[in-house]
Amino acid sequence: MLFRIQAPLTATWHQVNAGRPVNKTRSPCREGGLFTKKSGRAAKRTVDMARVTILMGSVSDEETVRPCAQVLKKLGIDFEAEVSSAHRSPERTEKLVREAEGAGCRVFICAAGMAAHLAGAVAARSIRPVIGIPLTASALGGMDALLSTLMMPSGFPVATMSLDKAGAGNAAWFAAQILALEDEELAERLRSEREAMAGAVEEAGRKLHAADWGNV
Ligand code: AIR
Repeated sequence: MLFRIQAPLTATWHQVNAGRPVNKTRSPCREGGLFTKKSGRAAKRTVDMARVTILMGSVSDEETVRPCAQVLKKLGIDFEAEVSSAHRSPERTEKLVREAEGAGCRVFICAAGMAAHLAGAVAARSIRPVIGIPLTASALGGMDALLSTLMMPSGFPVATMSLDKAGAGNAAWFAAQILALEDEELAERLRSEREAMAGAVEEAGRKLHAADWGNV
């Protein structure tokens, strides 16, 4: 049976299947709350080919990480999202990594603020690529999370994005580029998205000229 989730992200962004066969039962959200789909049907919705797993350190990160889900969804990439903390729930983090790998995850995306060790903790437990999103969540303005995510010891890289929403979006684009190495259809989608972005810049330039901007 195929599930193509088309409901708004608010209800379903924890788990999106872009049309692959579903043959294994997994709870859509192990912690309940924010990412739990309300309907009974959705509660049984299962995915075992989520190629991307998004982990965030706290439910308070959800809003900032949302662009990541939006870009993945736009590109038709299956993903799962979970909340887990490297510090508050280290065993859960380890379990989620194991389960995600078993379910076909190719790339991990980890978002956290403050002493942001989530991406590093995942990198310590997996040889799959780990992309880190440092978040602004303290009086240090994100520098704490940026350095904690970025400065990994040799052998355990975390591909660290920029801070907050910009980094969240780019984490998805970067994950897509990794997956596109072995997925020509996705590679083609990425090329056409880039063409669209270039077109939008051209259009913006045309509008600027049409408004005679600068002639003041
Ligand atoms: N965090 C949670 N466990 C370890 C870390 N580093 C991060 C979360 C969040 C921040 O701490 O990723 O950005 C504050 O979390 P909370 O739950 O106190 O709001």
